[in-house]
Amino acid sequence: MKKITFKLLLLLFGITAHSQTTLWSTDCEDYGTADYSVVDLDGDGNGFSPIDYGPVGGPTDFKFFSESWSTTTFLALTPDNWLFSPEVTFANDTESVTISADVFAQDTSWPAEKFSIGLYDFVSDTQYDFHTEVLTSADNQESPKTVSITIGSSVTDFSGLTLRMFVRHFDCSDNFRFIVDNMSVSTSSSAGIEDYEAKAFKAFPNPVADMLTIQGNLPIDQVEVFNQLGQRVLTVRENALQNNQIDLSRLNAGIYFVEITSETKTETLRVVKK
Ligand SMILES: [Ca+2]
Ligand SMILES: [Ca+2]
Repeated sequence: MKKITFKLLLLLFGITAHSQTTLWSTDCEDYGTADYSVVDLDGDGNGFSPIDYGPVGGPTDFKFFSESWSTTTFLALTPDNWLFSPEVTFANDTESVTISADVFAQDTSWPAEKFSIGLYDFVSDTQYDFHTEVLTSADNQESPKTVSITIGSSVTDFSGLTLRMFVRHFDCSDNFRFIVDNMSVSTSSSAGIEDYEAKAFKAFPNPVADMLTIQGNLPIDQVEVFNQLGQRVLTVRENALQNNQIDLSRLNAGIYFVEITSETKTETLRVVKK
């Protein structure tokens, strides 16, 4: 029978299931008070504006619209209109960022509205385009399209940055209205339980090639090493533990969990074997 302690399970859970945080989300009812920013880059005087799509006499349902055909002049427009969210600051341990928005084309006979969603860094004036698309008649008011894009930190690391989500309506003309609602920015971080717990023991070097040294203030009764499947691959008892070192040279490369048992405490450390 494999010995998998509750703590080990917690540790495994902690490194495989990352915490999800919604940094910002809106149903656009806050259009008048939140720190949105709109830019009419093409300079024609038409940009993103709020509009109420709620039922007559019923609750409001504000969304933002941008036109590629003017309802005031009845002429085709060539929009390059930007809608920016309030600022969102990403934690230092951000592993991935997900941005999401519901979009649709107002006129299913003229649906080819082109848009991008992404993040914008106003400090370095850097634009991160996550997704660009041209809408079709399937993306209509009755069935808005939810666009949800996740970028991992291995592609672009947003840790520690303060950015704004943007929606851009551009490179299209003579349709009608592009509509956006229900935007959000969320993140996944790597903070597992191991980060929140004061450790009685340290293990080094990590990554380790052969001899792993365990340092701590408590006398060690036993050290057990488990692989990622929770299988015990090594047990070293107190009398076999010399200079608080264990020999991992025979283990395959990979991630291991070193469970250290002392009289008053059992602690698990994550160690990478080279
Ligand atoms: Ca809304
Ligand atoms: Ca414009």
